[in-house]
Amino acid sequence: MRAKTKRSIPKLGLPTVFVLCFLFFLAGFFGSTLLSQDVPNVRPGMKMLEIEQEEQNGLMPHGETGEASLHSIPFQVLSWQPRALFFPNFATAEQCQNIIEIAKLRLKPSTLALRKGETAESTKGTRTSSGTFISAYEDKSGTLDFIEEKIARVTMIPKTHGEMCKKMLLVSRSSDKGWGGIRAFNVLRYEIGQKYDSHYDAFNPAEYGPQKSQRMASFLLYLSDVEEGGETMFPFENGSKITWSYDYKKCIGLKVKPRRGDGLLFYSLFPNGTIDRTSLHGSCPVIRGQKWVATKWIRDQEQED
Ligand SMILES: O=C(O)CCC(=O)C(=O)O
Repeated sequence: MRAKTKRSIPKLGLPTVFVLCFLFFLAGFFGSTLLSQDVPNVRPGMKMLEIEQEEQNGLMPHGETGEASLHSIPFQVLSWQPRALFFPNFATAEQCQNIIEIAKLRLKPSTLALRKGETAESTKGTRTSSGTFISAYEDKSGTLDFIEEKIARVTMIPKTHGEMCKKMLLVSRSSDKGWGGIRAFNVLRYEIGQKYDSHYDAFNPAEYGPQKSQRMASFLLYLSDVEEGGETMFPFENGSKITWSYDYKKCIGLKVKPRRGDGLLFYSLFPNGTIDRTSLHGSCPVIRGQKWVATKWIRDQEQED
């Protein structure tokens, strides 16, 4: 019988034990950190596949907030002074009618922002349309939400810059009912003879006092055709006719004829934030028919919802 040989276990010194403990601690710490990280909800293989498909279609891999497909929204540059773009068929006839149906139940005489020293009486006759404010929340058809998104995409200005109507009854949000401020379109109806004299959408602080934010651009969506008249006009187009003696009631300059579904975007501010004097605009009187238009004013600062 072979005698059992006793295998000696090597004795570890204190420093070795200490180093081993430290290594185990590090492995445990980094291992748990890696495992607890958020798992992306797209499988890496899938993401690679998407990117390959995009590249095959001539598309770029897009960022988190980008889009996976190309869109074509036709536009025409109407003018550089003011910067004005025209978007034919921006909305469908049905979408325009949806907006009119909501607006026509609650029209009121349109009002004006008053300059220092002006009163409702002294400005009477400047803006003779009827109008109302409608927010996307109120529109069950989803049309205004869709249009708001589309405007944000063509301007690349987030919809949170859309002007708020300060006092609206928030009826469509189940959680918060009551009066409050909410982003809204101003929907206008002009009947025969009604008009809006030339004005700026931006508020010159020298005339209106200090402004927290400024209207930088306006998007007009024409909801109806007009048989005659009712054009949106820019009397100082190209800067050539800017004079202090200009008659603000005259319907001259660049004129855009309303056509159901078409959009018009113009900028009231230069890139440096100052007011573009050629953005003066108004609505010529309607001569035959009726004009419906939805205006979205876009501010240079995010508006709080
Ligand atoms: O009705 C138009 O064509 C112009 C409307 C407008 O100037 C405005 O809403 O500020």
